[in-house]
Amino acid sequence: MTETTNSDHDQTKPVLARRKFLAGLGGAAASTVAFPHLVAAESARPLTADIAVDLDLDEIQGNVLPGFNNHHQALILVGFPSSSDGRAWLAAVRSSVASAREVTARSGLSNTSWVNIALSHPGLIALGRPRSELSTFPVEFRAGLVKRANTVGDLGVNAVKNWPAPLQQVFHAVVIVAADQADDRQSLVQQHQQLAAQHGVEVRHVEYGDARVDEPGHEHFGFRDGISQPGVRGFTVPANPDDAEQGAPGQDLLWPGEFVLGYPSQAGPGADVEVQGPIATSGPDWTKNGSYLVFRRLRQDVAGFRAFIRSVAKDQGLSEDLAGAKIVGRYKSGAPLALTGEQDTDPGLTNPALLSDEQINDFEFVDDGDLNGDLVPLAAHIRKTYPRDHPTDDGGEADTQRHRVLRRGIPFGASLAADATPDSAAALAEFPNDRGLLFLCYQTSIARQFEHVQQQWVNDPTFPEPNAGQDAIIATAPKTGEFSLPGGRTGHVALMQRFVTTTGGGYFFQPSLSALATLSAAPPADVPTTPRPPRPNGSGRRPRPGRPSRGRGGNGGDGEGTP
Ligand code: N7H
Repeated sequence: MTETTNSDHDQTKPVLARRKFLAGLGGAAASTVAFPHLVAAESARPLTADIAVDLDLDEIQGNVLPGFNNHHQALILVGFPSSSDGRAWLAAVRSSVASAREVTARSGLSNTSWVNIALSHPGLIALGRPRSELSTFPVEFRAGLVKRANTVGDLGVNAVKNWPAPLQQVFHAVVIVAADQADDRQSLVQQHQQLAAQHGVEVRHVEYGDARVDEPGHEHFGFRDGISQPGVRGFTVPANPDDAEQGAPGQDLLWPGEFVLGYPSQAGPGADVEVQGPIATSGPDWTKNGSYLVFRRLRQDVAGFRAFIRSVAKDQGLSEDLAGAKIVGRYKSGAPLALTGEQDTDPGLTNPALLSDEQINDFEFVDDGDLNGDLVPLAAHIRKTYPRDHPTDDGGEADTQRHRVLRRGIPFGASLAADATPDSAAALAEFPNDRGLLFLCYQTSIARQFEHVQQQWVNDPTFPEPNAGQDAIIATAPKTGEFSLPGGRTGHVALMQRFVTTTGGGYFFQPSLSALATLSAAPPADVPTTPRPPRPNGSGRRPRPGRPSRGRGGNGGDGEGTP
């Protein structure tokens, strides 16, 4: 990262000097409040010279590995009217981008603020990258979230035509800003709005994410979030005295190529979790040290969810605390049902040890005697999204580990008061007064990781077993479903309604710091495709009856987004 020596906010040379800006915000006093929603076990710990993987933390952007641990964030979604504007903007903005090393070094300090940038495939097109390079990206990234609606189940109410109008636009890049203080976040947003304007780049939409004031670290349904994250070899400190292959107890260490390109990944089908697999690559050479970002704006119907939990509790003869734990797999405090057993009252409230790093994630399902989901239902949210040691069609636990993501979400919107009436709740459920989760996650393959979890696991009522049912929290399709509840009075819960709706999002690529420099420079000339020699009959491939022939250079229906 180059650091500018321009005076702050020099209008003629609009380069954001992040360190200078931070200095202006005050020092780095010890923090008392971290944002538990985002705290991965690795983010709170210093670096280690661990396990033969040398991660280039000066190159990797900060939100990927340590994650931004700030209560106030914003996603500034921009569009490039021309490739030269886009490149000039990127050249100006890239010096404000925080690396993984900087974010890690200041982990646990207060008054931090950070900036990261990611680009969509239409954004790379708009920057003028050559077609020969653009076509090397995987199909799902080229298509983008909107065109993958069938794959992830964004149909019906979740369909793009029902998203709020500002979210229906094409976004070329997202600037992620994060700060401990709301005022500092606001200053950063304003600076970036000005910087964009100075380069003719359009700010098409800004999404604000904030820790809940009444319950920081908890999402809007009331559950503590951001607890279980995969460990990353070479980054997460092994901290389980009984297992050197884990970060915190229960947190298996995975090869970093699952989350950052250019490093060894998991070995794949049938191999043990520790076995080193191939170097993760995707797209052009400059993607090394980069990561794919999935963003989903997920609206939450809090009043509906509360009523649902009440009715499940009543119908199944459970307390509301236990009914919620059956649906999620953890009580609201974060205490894992697998460890605590069935309790009428959230045991995390009276036994804080359950919430310690040593215990909160240290469980399996099958090994702990719950193959059938009698304790933690097979469709409980944390079991659907990470079945741990439950054998699945994907294989054993090591194969399940090839479908993990690093979650970096943050709530948006105000909390719904506990005593909200149905009418007042309905009035507060529409954009822009709605509430939910800005779900963000990083991975090296959107298809194998986020999409696989959403479609093959969450949405499929037969995963991990034929009778499991759907995830009651985030299943998108089909519209109705069932949730199996062994041990309840009726054994199942009808899911007649969804409580989480997709209201926006996109697929992005978050390049390394040096790749941001590459992308801000003039692109290389396109590599001409070698013309095919004419076929003996001179006519080339004959179109099949009823099918239009594809034009040369067409995108083959892979849905390259329209810039
Ligand atoms: Fe989920 N919730 O409140 O119920 N999530 N999630 N999620 N989620 C988790 O361990 C929630 C969403 C995962 O390793 C917890 O951090 C809500 C999407 C995964 O044991 C809670 C929304 C996807 C895990 C919630 C939402 C996932 C996980 C427990 C949307 C991916 C870790 C706390 C509004 C497709 C599982 C924790 C593990 C945990 C909730 C979205 C995935 C409380 C409300 C879209 C992998």
